Amino acid sequence: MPVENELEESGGSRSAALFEQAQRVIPGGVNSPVRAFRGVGGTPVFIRSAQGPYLTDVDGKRYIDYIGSWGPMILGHAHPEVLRAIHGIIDRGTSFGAPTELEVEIAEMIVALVPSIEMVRMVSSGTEATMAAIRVARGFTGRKKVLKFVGCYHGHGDAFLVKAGSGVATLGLPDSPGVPAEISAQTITVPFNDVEAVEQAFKNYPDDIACIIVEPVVGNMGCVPPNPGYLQALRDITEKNGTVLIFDEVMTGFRLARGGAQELFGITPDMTTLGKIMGGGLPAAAYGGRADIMKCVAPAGPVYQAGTLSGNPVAMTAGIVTLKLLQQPNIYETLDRQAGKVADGFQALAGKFGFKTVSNRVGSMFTMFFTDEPVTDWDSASKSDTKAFGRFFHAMLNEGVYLAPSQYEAAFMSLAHTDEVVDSTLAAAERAFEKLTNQA
Ligand code: HOZ
Repeated sequence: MPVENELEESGGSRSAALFEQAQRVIPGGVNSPVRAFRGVGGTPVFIRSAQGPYLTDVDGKRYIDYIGSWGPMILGHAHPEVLRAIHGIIDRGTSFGAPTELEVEIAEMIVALVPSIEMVRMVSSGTEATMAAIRVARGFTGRKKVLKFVGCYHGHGDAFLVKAGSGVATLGLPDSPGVPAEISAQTITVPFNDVEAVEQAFKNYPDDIACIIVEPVVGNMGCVPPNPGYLQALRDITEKNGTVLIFDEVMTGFRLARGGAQELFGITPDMTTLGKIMGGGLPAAAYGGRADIMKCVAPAGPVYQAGTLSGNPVAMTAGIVTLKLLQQPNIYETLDRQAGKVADGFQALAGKFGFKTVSNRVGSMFTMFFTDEPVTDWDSASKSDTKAFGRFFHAMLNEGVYLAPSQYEAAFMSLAHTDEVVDSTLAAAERAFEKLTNQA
């Protein structure tokens, strides 16, 4: 049915009409679960366009965006230099299924920027990168088990849908039907930030753990930083046990520093997965690491992984320009300062209006949890008052600020969020908290 015919039935909003229409042909009306607003109630806004720090929905309402397409848009939306480069390349063709110069250029950039990466393979999504990384780790070690952390999310590969964060946590699905128990049984889960639990797992499964995969700063239970010394402890334990340490830097890569969380914390994993920023808003991701491990990947070695659109020239171009622009001075200082203003501002306003909240932030990633105890792992994150978060989310949306529609996601700052945009965000938050207080 044409959208126009549905406008009246759905209260006159074009977004609501599109959502009705979408639910008939797309499961849940969305192509990725968190977008459906189940974590906050209500129905999603459908976006027509984006520019700088702003999104505009199909009803013409403009929002200050703190999702940034879930991380990639660190330069802001529709950055003119990224668009110019895309326009420049696209006339040469959109996919060749054959090697290009661009793939070599971006691979060399990644190897130069990310401390642990000596060789890198391009794929098209973060999920592909993590699935491939654990396969390579298993092939390299000849072991079966994967250790992940409760509340961490590494995409939707079978091995990872065990006590996962992000949409899985938002929807309250502890595990996923469709993943055979035999596969889940190969995934060990322990709480994040708990060194003893990791040591115990190695006692329980000596010589059987192929890899530890970790978000070095978790984004998928909301933003949860590692305790001091925690990443080093993971490095020491994995080294001692001949286990591959994989940093899933799909979110943190090129965001927390040019070389990601591994540069920020000075820890060198064996393998790293990347995505989001490195595609400049187009579908590109990668996995890489020590040359001896990466040489296991076909055709250099026997571990198979392939992809029709891997190294896509348009995506590589957007990624190359984005990574080049991130080499300018003061980028990470600016992101840190602006994110600090918003995160601290939210926390101060929550306190002023009597809300109990905890703000976690690392650089340009942050989350305000509606709880009064420190959030250090999934157990503490899950004690948040998600109903209160949902009310705050909608009050902010109403005020023209678009936060992630779940307590268990991080907010992302971009370079397009100027002082003026940050001030408008805080003014909106003040009005939102005031309204919530008056309603209570
Ligand atoms: N799992 C993603 C956030 N952690 C959501 C991706 C999306 O909905 O686009």
